[in-house]
Amino acid sequence: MHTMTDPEDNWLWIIGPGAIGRLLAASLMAARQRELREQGASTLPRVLLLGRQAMSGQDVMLDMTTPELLIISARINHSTIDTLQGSSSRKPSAIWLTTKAHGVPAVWQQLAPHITPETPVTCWQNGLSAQPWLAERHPTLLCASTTEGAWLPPAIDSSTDDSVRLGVQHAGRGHTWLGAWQSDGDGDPDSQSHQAALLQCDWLRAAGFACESTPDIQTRLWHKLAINAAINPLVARYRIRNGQLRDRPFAPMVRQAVEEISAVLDCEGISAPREGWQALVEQVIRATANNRASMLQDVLAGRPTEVEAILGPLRLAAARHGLALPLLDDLYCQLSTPQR
Ligand code: KPL
Repeated sequence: MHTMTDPEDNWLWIIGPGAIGRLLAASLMAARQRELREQGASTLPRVLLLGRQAMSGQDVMLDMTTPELLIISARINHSTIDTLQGSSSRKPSAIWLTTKAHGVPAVWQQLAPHITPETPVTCWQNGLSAQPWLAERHPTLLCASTTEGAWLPPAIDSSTDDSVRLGVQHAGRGHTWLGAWQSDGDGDPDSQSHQAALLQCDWLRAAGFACESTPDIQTRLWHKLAINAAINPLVARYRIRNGQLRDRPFAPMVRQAVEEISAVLDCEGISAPREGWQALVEQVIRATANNRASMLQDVLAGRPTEVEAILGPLRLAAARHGLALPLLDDLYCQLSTPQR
């Protein structure tokens, strides 16, 4: 175990109370409460969940439904980012940013005055736009890439005068990789970010997640981006479930998207998965056949999508290497204009 010195003063700020933020917060706090009950002490941090919207009271009750349909409830400290002004208590020993990629610059503006350059900040965003943006502003940067599935059940959140209940459905168990953004390639064991990654993996494992640290998180992020880029824009554009991508007329479009993506990744020197890109994407489509992918959910709810974070880095890399992306460019243009 990579322990912290004073667990009582050990706060993890999770910024972004969406599905993944709630899943992480509820799982960690439930594990901390279990350790306190069974061992009288815990090395796990306390969680402060930070959002944009004010909620009555300082605490929220998070009800997490597990993939096995058990309900686990955890009381979590909650605050809004703009009320952090002047607060000296509950200083973070680490921060997890779980907002969508396009939310990161605004959050960072409010967060930066409260932390030091040594505070480890972990980006949980899809795509590859928030991470390089933040790396230019903060030296102790970690990134996580996860295949945990979670969504917000409709209408489960409720509030009375003095309490707020938030729900989250843990839809499927996956795997999480965590690593320092800047790495010398062999995970220099003395680097502060690498030590922080090892510690945070301990937290995640204690909270029940399959997690490993990696010296090469950037390759992991590119791999997840490739899968998202092959599936999300097509299902969002045509408003279909992932499994329909196996049928005509979509199957040839998936093949073309994967060809465009893999050509860019080859030029960028990103290693292909052992089974090859086409087989990996087919496998993910099969495993998530019934899913409405996250980008489709955003389109249906009229929210901004992650199209920029997912297709933007591919388009930039393609331009650098003189590659054409006819299908992905077309999807990018269609999804960048407001959908109705
Ligand atoms: O991660 C996903 C998403 O919905 O964003 C995929 C892999 C496309 C599964 O739905």
